[in-house]
Amino acid sequence: MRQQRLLIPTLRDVPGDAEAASHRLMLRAGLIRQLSSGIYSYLPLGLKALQHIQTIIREEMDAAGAQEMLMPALHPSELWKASGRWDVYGPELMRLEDRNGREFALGATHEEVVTTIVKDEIHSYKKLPVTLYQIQTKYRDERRPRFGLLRGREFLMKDAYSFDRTGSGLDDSYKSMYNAYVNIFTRCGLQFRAVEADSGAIGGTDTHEFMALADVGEDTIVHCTSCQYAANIEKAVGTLPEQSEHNQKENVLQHSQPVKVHTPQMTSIKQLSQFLQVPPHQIIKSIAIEADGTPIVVLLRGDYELNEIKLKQAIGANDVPMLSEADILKLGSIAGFIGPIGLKNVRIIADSSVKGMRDAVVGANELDYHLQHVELERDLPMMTYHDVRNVAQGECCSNCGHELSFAKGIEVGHVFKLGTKYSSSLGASFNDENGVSEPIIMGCYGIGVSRVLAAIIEQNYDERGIIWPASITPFTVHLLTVHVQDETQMKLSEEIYTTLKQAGYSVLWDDREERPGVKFNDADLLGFPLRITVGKKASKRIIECKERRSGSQYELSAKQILTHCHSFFQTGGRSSHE
Ligand code: 9G3
Repeated sequence: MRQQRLLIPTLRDVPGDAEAASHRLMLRAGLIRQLSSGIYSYLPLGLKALQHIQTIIREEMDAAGAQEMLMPALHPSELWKASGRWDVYGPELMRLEDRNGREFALGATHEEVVTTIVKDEIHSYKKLPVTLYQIQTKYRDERRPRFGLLRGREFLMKDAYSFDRTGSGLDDSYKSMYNAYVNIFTRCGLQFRAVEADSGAIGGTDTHEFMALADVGEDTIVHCTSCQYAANIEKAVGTLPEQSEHNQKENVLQHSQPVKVHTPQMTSIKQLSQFLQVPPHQIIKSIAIEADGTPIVVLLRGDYELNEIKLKQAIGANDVPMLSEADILKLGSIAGFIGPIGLKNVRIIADSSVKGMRDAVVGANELDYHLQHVELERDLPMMTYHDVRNVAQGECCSNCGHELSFAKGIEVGHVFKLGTKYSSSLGASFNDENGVSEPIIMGCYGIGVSRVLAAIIEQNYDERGIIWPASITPFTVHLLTVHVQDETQMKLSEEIYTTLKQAGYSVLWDDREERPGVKFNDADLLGFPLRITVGKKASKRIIECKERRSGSQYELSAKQILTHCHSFFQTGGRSSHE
């Protein structure tokens, strides 16, 4: 392609609200433009990269035996009412009416649609297992769209759905999708980890998320550098470091009973810790929540954070909002000074970090007062303990004992074992060998295709611009002519352009009437793997090469170019020029 004619509107500066590097770079390099909050157009370069990602996905999904199809984005509300999700999802599910006033949803996901198709079209065990997939636009009215394509309201997803007769069949489908994902993300050049995850509202049992490692990622993953353990912090478990030496010391002064202490306005752990001169891990925070209408007080060691997903699972609640200050008063306590001792007719549970604590500080259930020297075993002997905390730095792998590491990640894939959640609610069943009707067992598997594009850029850029992996770069070679008025330079450029294109390389030829500096800066910003510059040595048929990732620059004679590209790209676009 000749750059003069291409729509590649590069920018020097971007709007201040573009916080993520990939968002800034995709705007500056002319890959995308925002139409509305969380809604983007793909300009030619952005679409080329997006299509390369889709090609990799299709190749791996097809190789895994999945069949591509395409489902509508407009879903009649009846389907979502049949699965019960019309009312489960609030404003995030975009809804509209047609000219006859019938209600529709813009598809946020396609369990309802695909299960209905299978229900209508597959009845015999002979047609199972089957895995269907599509690459389709999804709509989710995110409360806070941000970071460009990383969290949009209209985005491209590859969603696959497997249909099996048995649980072990689902296990096989799940494994083959999992392996296909490993291949896909590897070929896309992503640094990623598969982590154990929480299945959330979608339900089901096993589920893994594929996390692209990036500081801008909204998810925190906990992983062990010595064994394979890796989990989303929502689900991650760790082993507490030995109870702090304080609790172990035999000679901890055993006070006969807790002692009330005046702690005016000391409502935060930090304030309290400084005021009483005790470390946070010796303070117990009491969190009052409302579990499906019932007040519960949760005890947690002061240096830990509550994990709401674990809490919901521990007490079997759907929602665990904080208790209002008024309701805390009704409990006979007061916000900021809640404590487990002396609280009547309210259920109290504790995180395992609290077990065995000695000489602890708790709220006194009285304004501006706390209790010191609490002995858990003595003062709260009936306590029930659960794991309801976020794993914290310093904890060790419950699998192998090695200290756990933490990293931020962008969720680019998510695979679920759904079971019969949708097949039973929507009536998708099959007749087995004996003609007995059984519900079909499902799995579902998503990849955020547009999010993958942004994640790849998050992992592949420097201060001058994008550094494309060769597998998905919009163009493999950037051919620059320094002076387009110079006959010799244009002739040699034309020759190189034709040779490379005939050999199958995608070449962007910068034939613009621009100063050399502009061309070099744009080439670094666009970031294609190999730049070939035709300049003043054209008369000697000498050109200059620059590798975008390694930065190495060297001269070649025109006749060496083709073999050089073969060796350079053969090695996946890494430098072969030592
Ligand atoms: C909705 C809205 C948002 C949603 C969903 C439904 C997330 C929803 C979970 C999934 C599960 C899997 C198939 C591909 C892989 C992921 N956000 N999820 O179901 F109506 Cl508004 O999408 N679906």
